[in-house]
Amino acid sequence: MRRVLCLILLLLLPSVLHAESGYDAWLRYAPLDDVSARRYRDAVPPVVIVLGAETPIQSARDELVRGIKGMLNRTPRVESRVSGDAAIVIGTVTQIRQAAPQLAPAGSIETDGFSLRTVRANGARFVVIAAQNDLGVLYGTFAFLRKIAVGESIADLDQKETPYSPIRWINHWDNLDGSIERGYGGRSIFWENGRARQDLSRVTDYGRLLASLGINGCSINNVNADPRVLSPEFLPQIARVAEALRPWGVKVLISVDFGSPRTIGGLTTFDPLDPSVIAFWKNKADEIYRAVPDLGGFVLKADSEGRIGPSAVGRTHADAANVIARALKPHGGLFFYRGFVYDNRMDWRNLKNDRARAAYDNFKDLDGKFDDNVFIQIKNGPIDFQVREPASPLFGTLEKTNQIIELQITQEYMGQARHTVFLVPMWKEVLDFDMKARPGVSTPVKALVTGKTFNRSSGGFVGVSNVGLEESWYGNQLSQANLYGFGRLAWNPDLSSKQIVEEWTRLTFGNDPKVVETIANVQLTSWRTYENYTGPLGLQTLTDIVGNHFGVAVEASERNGWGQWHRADEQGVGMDRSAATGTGFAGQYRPEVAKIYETVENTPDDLLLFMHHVPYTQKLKSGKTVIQYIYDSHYEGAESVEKYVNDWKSLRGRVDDRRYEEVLAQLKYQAGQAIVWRDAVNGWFYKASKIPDARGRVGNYPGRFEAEAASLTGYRVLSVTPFEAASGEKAVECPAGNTCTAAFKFNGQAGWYDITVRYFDVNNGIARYRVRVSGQMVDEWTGADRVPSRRVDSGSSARRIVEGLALRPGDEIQIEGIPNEGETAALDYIEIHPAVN
Ligand code: GCV
Repeated sequence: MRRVLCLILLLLLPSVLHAESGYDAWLRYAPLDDVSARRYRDAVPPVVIVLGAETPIQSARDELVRGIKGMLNRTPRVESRVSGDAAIVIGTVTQIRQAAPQLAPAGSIETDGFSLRTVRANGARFVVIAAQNDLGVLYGTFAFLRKIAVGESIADLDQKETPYSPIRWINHWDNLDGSIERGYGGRSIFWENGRARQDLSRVTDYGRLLASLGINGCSINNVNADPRVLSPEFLPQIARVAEALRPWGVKVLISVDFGSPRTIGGLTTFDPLDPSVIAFWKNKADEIYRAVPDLGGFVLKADSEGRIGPSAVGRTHADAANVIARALKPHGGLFFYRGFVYDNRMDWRNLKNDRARAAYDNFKDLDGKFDDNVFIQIKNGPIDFQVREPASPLFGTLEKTNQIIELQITQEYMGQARHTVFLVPMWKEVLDFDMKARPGVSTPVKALVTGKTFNRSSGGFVGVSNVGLEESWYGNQLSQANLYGFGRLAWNPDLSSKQIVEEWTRLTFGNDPKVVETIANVQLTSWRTYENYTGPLGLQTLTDIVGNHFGVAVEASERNGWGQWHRADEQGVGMDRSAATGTGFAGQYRPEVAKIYETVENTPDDLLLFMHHVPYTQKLKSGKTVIQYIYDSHYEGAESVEKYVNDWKSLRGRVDDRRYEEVLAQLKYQAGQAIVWRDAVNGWFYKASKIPDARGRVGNYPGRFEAEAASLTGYRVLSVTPFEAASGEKAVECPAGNTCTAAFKFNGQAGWYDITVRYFDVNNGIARYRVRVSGQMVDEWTGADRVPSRRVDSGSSARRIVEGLALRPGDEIQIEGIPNEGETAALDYIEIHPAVN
């Protein structure tokens, strides 16, 4: 009987899980199962007593009611005075001391921190959420609700939390026209057509997500700043966004353009030491603070990627930063000067040139010359958010200057919204890396950037988020974990990746142990997996760096001024950054760290090719040669993603249908792309090194039939650029206005087979495809996926698997393509393999 009941329950399960869009992210407050709900209903007092009238405290109140209602189906009574009855009491320590001293926590709580305690007084049980300030009350409330959602006990609370750093901010690269630079989840939630969106409710909902993590600031326009942001007409637009975020205690910041005194102010110069420019910045700051009194401050990208900066007028970064910072100072504003300063027109032929050196070279001698409300905002690595980089040496260099770390949540070089790559393990490696900046003490990056090592008064974390209008915010349900992880690390970088991802999974997908284990495992291994099939050993991402930063293009990094070089050629690979024979980058670290990176022997394998140029036959610490490692890791990476697809399938019925299908489609796509990467990178290195794969896989693809070798009607053969983006370096495409076919003869044994069709799905047309086996149509589809490429290249390479076909020797497999607009129904190959399922 029990078994029958279980079976009925299992059958019912999928229908009970209602479809979710991902909009509520980790704040779903989904109903708990009956047993848990009963347990918490007993533990959660029925009354919420709110002691403060400040906006964030009112938000905390609403959140408590919403969370308890959602998870426990109970609506607590809200009151403002403490009576003798059991209650949840929320307020600042001062407010609690006044209203009910017996409930006030002993000792002090730090700014934005909170305490959660169970207090028994006069026979009643109180849950007391107390904080030093209103934001802390809000953060404590979210922490309390999180405990219920993940199934932690709230019976005897006695916990105090202090944020690791005061600055826990987000940057957005949103343009005022509503587009987003490196945004993969739709258009801007802030801007449209040069103004703040009419409906800013999305912004308020985003503020709620941010506040739930303790994030307290958000810059709302691109660092490639439109000068108009400072124009008097635009200020009301900023004020509207600030108003939308204010309920959640998230301050607004804006990115400014250094040339504004000229473009907006009508001056003849933007020289920061010119009295008229000093006056411009002062008046501007005063004007903005009149419109937005709680503005967090400004962010500036100068002297970088074409942005104008102080070098144009012979001034230093310190001159530039201090003038603007002094204008902000009377208002309590902070100024974030980006350390991402480099020359993108470097001579690639000079082997001593090195973009990685730029941040240190630009800022080292200015240490101590910046005002105390200036922060140098430093990207985690010295290049640009690559799949693996060492920690920027600048972190260990600045002693007398405030700094913050910039991490990228939007997955620019990390597969964008199409690949699942959980970045917390990567961030943690950098944050925990000891820069050996002071003798005898541990000086991990997290301590340096928060000012702890050199006793700076402030510091912290900024994450480039770039959410968009798509319901899932990022265009990929699993990518939300990166925003969650960023926020949790900014609050407490000592949390482990596992803790963070398990917590996120429970909140986002529920507490089913199989769901938690499966998703956590995919997420925790996904960075290494992505690195394996893109650029291992410190090669960097090997993507198209002069294009969309998405698909593979091994040589795109070379022979241009951008400096993302990996120096791979026929003889060897990697960039010599040693002090002895290379660019000297390794010598920018403190001696103990420099010693590690200076020699091939000491450098960890993961960064070998970032630091050194070696022959392909160089042995790694594992004993494997570099070339064999490149081959093997690409196969491993592609296999891992295939496994993710199967792992995810085991969650069918345990995750709501909508998100299940969305993630399944995303992972299948990623698995297909991982194969493109595998074959392209391996093919490229095989061609360059001429060293065969010891396991015979590279260049040898059983079951694969190239389209260019098929019997073609209408289709024309095309040499693909870069060559590695297509199998056999060629594809076929169909001229507009035609219907074309590629026919393949099957000569294997009779049986059940899967046919994989590798085609190119560009984003400026929707071509149609049909597959026929000996005249019988077995599949048809359109190439309508949202991909970031308009060209026949690795970014548009897509696959369709037609499963379970009965094939006989002599069968003709015919692929028919009908182009549409810019999409030429291009084909790369088909593969025929015995059916898997
Ligand atoms: C906003 C990289 C990105 C740019 C970005 C820049 C930066 O180069 O590709 O889109 O510009 O970093 O961080 O300023």
